[in-house]
Amino acid sequence: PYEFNPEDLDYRSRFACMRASPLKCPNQELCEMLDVMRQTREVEGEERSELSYRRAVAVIKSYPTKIKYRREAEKLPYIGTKLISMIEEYLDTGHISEVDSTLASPRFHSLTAFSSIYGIGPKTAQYLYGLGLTTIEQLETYYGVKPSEQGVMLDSEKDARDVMEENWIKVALGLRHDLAIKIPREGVEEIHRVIMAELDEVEPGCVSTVVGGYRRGKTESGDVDIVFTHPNASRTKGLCKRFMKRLYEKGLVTHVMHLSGFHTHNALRTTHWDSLEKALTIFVLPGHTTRRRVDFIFAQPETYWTAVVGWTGSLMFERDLRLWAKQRGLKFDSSGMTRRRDSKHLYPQTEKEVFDILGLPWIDPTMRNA
Ligand code: DGT
Ligand code: MG
Repeated sequence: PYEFNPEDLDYRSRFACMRASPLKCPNQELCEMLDVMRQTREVEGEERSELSYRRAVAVIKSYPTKIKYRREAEKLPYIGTKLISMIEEYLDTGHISEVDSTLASPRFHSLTAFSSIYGIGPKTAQYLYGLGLTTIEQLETYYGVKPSEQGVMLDSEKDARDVMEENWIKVALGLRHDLAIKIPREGVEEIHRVIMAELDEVEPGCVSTVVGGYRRGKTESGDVDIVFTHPNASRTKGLCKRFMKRLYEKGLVTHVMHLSGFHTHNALRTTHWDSLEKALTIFVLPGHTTRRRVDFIFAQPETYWTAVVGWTGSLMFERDLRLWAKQRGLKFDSSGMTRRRDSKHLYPQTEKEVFDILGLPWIDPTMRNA
């Protein structure tokens, strides 16, 4: 039930935000194979190469029919000679030898396993592998983790950073069994309901949208991402922190990994994508035992819809949205949209208006899986 005009979109566009990208596509198997290549570049920390594969996979994801011939792929953007030969091998044999050898590589498996722990990036993963560690169990011994390890509530940026760097890996290892369990859609909805009921007691009248993969139609999610605001801007002031305190006291939030927006200097930190108030937490429903990752994002009412668009994803969609905006003399990020020429802030009143201002055709969230 959405005004989706496929005529306006173009699967040959260089911008993911101009293409319709379904969750499952006609070339799904090929995409999954090529994504192994992207993943190995990711865990090796080869960012440029990773991005090339990410772009290529995203382009193929938008292709409307099953690819049968090499020349079809040749017409697509971001598909260079290396990719063409991989696609050709796939069309001929159903396999890609470089993908097979990656999947057979012990190093790839160890680095992938290490990187699945929140807080472990490519550098740390490679360092640990270099020490001779190969399994998560060995990491637990190395970090001295007991399964029930609990973290601490953090309320200052300094503390948050310390935990990210020194203790967070330990916390994440302790929770790894829970965090590996995907959350079905009903689970996401239940968490959302409980959170809204709690928020209503702290600050009545808030509104929210569940964003991330859930909004893009994924049947199960790795975490829950929610954007909040209050129609009255003054009510949003300090709300994130007040709400976290409440959830922590009630035992619904057990860890807050990363709080930002509480101090003005945070806006300058380049590691943040934006300057919204947000809390990345470990959350547990009353009466449940499985701990979940829940991200809370608090926006001002004027920037609510840019935050919703900015947090719906996918990553590739978001990246190209920013590039697209830049080309049109605009600056887009989840914390707002501005005109570059005079830094004028733009405040879209609906999600559709975000697209209108950017000069983009409307794309339903379920078609943003680039
Ligand atoms: P999941 O949770 O693994 O099932 O999949 P997603 O797509 O929900 O991924 P997630 O939860 O990591 O991120 C949700 C979306 O929000 C993602 O598509 C890109 C965006 N995003 C992630 N981190 C940040 C951030 O720090 N700032 C902003 N503005 N957006 C972010
Ligand atoms: Mg998510």
